Amino acid sequence: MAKYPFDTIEPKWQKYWEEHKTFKAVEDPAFPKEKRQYVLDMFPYPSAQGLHVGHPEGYTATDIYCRYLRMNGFNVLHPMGFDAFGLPAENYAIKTGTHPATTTRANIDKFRTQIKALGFSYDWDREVSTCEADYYKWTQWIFLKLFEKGLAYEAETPINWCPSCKTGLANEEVKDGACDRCGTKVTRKRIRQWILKITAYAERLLEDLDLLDWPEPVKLMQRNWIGKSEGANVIFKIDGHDAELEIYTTRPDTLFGATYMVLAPEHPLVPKITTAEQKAAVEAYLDAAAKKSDLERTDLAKEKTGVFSGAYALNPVNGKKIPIWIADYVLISYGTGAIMAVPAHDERDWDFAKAFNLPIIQVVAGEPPAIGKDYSQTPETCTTADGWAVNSGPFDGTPTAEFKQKIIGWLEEKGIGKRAVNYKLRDWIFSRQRYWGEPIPIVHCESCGIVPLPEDQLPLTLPDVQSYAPTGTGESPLAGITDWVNTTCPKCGGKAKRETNTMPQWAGSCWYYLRYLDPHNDKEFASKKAIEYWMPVDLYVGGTEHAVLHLLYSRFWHKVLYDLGLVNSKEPFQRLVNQGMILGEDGQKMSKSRGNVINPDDIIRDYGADSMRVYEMFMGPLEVSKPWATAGLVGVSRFLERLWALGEKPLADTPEAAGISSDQKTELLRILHKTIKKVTDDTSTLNFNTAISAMMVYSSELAKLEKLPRPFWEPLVQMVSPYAPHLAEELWEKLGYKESISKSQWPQYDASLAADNEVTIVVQVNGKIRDKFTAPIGISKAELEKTALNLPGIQKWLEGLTIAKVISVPDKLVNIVVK
Ligand code: ANZ
Ligand code: ZN
Repeated sequence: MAKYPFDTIEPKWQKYWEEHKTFKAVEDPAFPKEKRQYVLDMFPYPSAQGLHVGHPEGYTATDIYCRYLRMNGFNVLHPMGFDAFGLPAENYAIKTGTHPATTTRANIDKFRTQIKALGFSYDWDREVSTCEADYYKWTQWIFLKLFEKGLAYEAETPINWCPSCKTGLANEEVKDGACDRCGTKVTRKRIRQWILKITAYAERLLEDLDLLDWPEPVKLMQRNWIGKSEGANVIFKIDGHDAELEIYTTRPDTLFGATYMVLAPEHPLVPKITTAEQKAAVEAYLDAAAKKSDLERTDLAKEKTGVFSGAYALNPVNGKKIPIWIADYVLISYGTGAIMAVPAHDERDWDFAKAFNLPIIQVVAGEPPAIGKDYSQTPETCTTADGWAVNSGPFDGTPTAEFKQKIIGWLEEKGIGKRAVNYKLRDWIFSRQRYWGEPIPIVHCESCGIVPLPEDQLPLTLPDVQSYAPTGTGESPLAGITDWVNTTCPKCGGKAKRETNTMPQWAGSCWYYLRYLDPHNDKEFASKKAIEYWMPVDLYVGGTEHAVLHLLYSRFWHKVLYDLGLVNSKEPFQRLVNQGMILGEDGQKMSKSRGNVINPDDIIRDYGADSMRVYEMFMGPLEVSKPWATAGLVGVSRFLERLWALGEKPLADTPEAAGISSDQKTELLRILHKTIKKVTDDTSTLNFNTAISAMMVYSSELAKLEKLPRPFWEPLVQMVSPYAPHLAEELWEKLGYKESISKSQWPQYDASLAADNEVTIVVQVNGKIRDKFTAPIGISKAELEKTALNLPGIQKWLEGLTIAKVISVPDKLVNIVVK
């Protein structure tokens, strides 16, 4: 048998597809809306390491699906590009002086070559790269739209700061208190920032999750990240001051149990109400708190710290005087930055009250309070569960939920409180003090203040710099390029300075799926026609690591564009599928330090791209994580060799000409149609591993034949083609076809032939399953019962007993009742 020559076949067909533009997507109006599919991969960051085995997994899945769709009469848009701004190229520039653009373009070339070597059916004419000026011109343009809508603003705020990357970070980029990129502990730094008002979209980002066909865990992560909380704002008077203190609580039903108040250290009332005696202690405390991150401050495990302000508030429900404390477990950035503390029913307050010896009053009981029962003792533990009110004056006995509504009504009536909703979601810190990102198209004018660049000055291109190293002062390396920084005001023509911060890496990926629609358009980011034709994305495949970053940010931008009438769908990505992780042979995450990294280039060289593709899909269900197994790869490559060998067999036009008996033909037809049905169903639902198994089984049937009848062979080659496209093209050509197999029509099955003609019948004795047998569908009741009663596995259960009756369900079960 001649060796399966993947090393010549694969480049041959890649060249063919490229030259013939086989996979070019055209907005052909002949395809109705339901026959158009936009299938998107998460585009890669072109790292210096090149492609890893995780990339081809998702890319192969979408590629198979796209090829399948095309053969089923769909017009498919399937593009690829590069998420090309980012820190690694900049860090490399700092080390070596090589311009990040040079490094990035070289990496992109490498990635493109590697991706092409896998034979994916992308329309390469639509490739985009976020770091090229003709792309980021539109990222800047969208920024200007956000600015016009009041959704981009400048503020000086304390932000997460990575001392190693020397840049500010968004909340989403901080994991367990450390920089998501380098692992350094994040600190706080107050700097001037550009911020995007994603919070204005919190409710819609939450609600519209219901419209999406996404994995539930990703939706849940987004819901938790948005963190909607419902309760009330309540106003407390401050004793002896003409000032009010407004707090936010989710438990207004516990008002009678508030034994002290807490202000965040940054709360504006702090300096106003602090008494002379407490001033020194308070100031020392504020200094210490300023150095901590939010995470450190709210860590439940940390010991609670705080200081008394010397002032008192008056509880609006009973007029009681309660002390006002300052403590850093209350954050200025949430709610009103102040709370009423109810230690009996809030863990944080409980710990604090214990630490500072503050009173604790129970106001919720686990049972409806009996008349005369005493709840005046200090409780032994903190209980956060709902229950019935106690020690709450006229409200005693009211269940928590009802009490909340009643008290909010009462507060609203008196004008000292109102229903309130809060979100955990914070505005998006959008500027980075780094070089390798999109310049923010803003100038600062001495007389006009902040002035956006007019559209006709876009793109505002990145200037060349001498040194890429961040200054660490909170200013970007761009600040040193005086000829670039100094400019004139577009409004008044006076002296102005350019904004020197750049956008975060997420900016370019917020809208790349729109640029693919019309990548060469220099008038608009994409034409209305193209958007109308393809959007929204029908299927988006990528890893789970983007659950709250990219996938939240791009939903936000998309909604802004939707409100501007620039896109036609509320959501960008209708269906999302997360691929599982490919682990090392040892079941561990692949990493250089573990030495368990599989390099796709080696696999392609030794086994071919088709083996790599089919193997990754055969490893298991797409969504689950699975370990690499070289033995499995070898098995898959044998399967492809067997297909190659089938292609070398003599062909016959009909089963008769192949010398196949009519019984054998009937049997083969049945297997063929079952296989087509299975592969069709499984490919269309992304269950690729089971589709591959079915093709393997069918191919071994064909291997038994001397001569291959075309009607049994050609459909297999077609079914294989989305999976192992190079091999299939070659076999198709050998079959005499002149056009790419991707232009052929997917094989159809005859439902009656594909239907199972045998069923498994379960046999029970007194309702317990004791045996099984297979029978032809539609077997008569009498036959069914006779077979069941004669099974050796059943007879032993009947020994010495009398059969009372036999109940049978056709094509399913026989139950023998014995006494
Ligand atoms: C009194 C109370 C009693 C509370 C009780 C809870 C239980 P979520 O669900 O996270 O929204 N809180 C309000 N603002 C805060 C801030 N800026 N920093 C820290 N904590 C703050 O939680 C809202 C609850 O967290 C609020 O309800 C408040 O404590 C606290 F039995 O008020 B509660
Ligand atoms: Zn001006």
